[in-house]
Amino acid sequence: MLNEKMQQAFNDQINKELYSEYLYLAMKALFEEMNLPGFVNWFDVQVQEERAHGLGMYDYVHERGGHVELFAIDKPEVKGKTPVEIFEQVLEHEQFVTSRINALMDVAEEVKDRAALSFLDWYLKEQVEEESNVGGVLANLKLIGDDKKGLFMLDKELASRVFNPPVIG
Ligand code: OFO
Repeated sequence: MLNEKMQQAFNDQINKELYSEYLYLAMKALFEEMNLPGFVNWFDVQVQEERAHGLGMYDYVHERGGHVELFAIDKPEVKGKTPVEIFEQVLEHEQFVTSRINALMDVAEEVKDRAALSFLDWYLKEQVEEESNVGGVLANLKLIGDDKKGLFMLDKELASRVFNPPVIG
């Protein structure tokens, strides 16, 4: 059985993961408008990953005999317009999510829920990967600057990203 505080923390994080899905869907739309299909594909994979992250926790709460409560998802605010600005926000957002996973682990430690800690370990590793992946694209974009050919090449590269349904936990 899940501790009440732990359950609340999971339900809050399910909302954050679904918000991430929504935010990346909004960003994907902007890249559609920029006619950059490789970036569109990159965000499409990101959208699917965030949904999987949210559903992973949704399933886990049930597995532990808890209660899932879904909250309203905020309107996504994409702050920038250029690929660099958008990826700066993605990195900022992933760093925020990492801090939330850490906070979730703090709760698990506080209520001595070692099973939840071990489950959350997967999410922590995933965040390291996400930050590194996003940071890599951002570094490339900064290197490219205003070079349209460079952007075209990067777009081709991002077209090859595929969604592999994660095995969570
Ligand atoms: Fe769910 O990892 Fe990104 O936000």
